[in-house]
Amino acid sequence: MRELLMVKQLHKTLADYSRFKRVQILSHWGGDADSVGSSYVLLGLLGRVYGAAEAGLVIPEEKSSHVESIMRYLQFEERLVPNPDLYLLVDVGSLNQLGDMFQYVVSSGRPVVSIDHHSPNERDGRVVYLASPKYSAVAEIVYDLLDHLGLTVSEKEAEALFLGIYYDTVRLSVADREAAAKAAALLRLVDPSRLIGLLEPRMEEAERIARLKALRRTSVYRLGEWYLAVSNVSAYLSPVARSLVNSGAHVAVVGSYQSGVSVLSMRSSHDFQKYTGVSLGEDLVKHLLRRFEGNGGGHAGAARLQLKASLEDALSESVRGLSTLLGVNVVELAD
Ligand SMILES: [Mn+2]
Repeated sequence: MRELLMVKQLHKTLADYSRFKRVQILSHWGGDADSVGSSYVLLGLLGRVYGAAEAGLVIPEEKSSHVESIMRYLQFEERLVPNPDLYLLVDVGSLNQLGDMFQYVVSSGRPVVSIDHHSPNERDGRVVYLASPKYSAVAEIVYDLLDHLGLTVSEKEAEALFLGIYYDTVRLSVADREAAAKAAALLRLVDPSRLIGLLEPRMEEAERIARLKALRRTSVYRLGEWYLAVSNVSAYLSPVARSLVNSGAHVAVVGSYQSGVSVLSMRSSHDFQKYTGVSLGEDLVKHLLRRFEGNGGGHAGAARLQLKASLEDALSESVRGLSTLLGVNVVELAD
């Protein structure tokens, strides 16, 4: 048990706020093994232990593909709870990561509780934070909550929590002894040969085609020593941006135009973040939001935003913005 006080507070908060109530759990956009695994166990607890009238999980924006396969495996689906009495944010590092759900949550006037293992960089007065960066994953916090309640973990719950810890510790490579001990305890109920493959699901054909077509449409720019890849797709923005970085781009910006709004997904490589200090979620998003109406956010290596602009303008302003932030000229690479 890392933080008994916080775990007790979490128990008390859930007990106080959710009895006979409708609870909407929200993950950060796209979700991941940690947010979804933790939510799976919390949904069970809300019903069995805390007496919630109704509870469901919503993942804002596009679900990442490993999230789909984990949810299919655990046999649960997203559920929008109508008119919820409580919002429970799971693994949501900053409110921007709620994407298009942000407005619903903050304008609802309902209590908002955030369970997280990132320390919130800007605390919002409307949110009750139960967060500690001492934990490697929310799944570890939920593990401690079960332990505190003296509950035995079912096989499915063990699988869900193991996946969360395993994923957020980058396959245990950054886990400390305590996280490892929890993973080991959970492993007694887990068959890794069935479970771990869920983190790398087979790519769906539509995603494969989106990625390959995006490669064909990609423009490449050199900004000093850094390479920027820009492309557009109609769906799968985040996986396409990730695949461009995996292909060698230091930064990828992928856009899509949807009913009057340009949506951008951006990713950058570790060396870019480390050596330039440029944060996509902070610096580039701010630059773009000064030029266009819209909203968005993210962190150093990943960001997403919606802009009231044509896709052409949004993409070219992203290129200009990076050039300004890096203080170097842009050169487009010819075919
Ligand atoms: Mn997490």
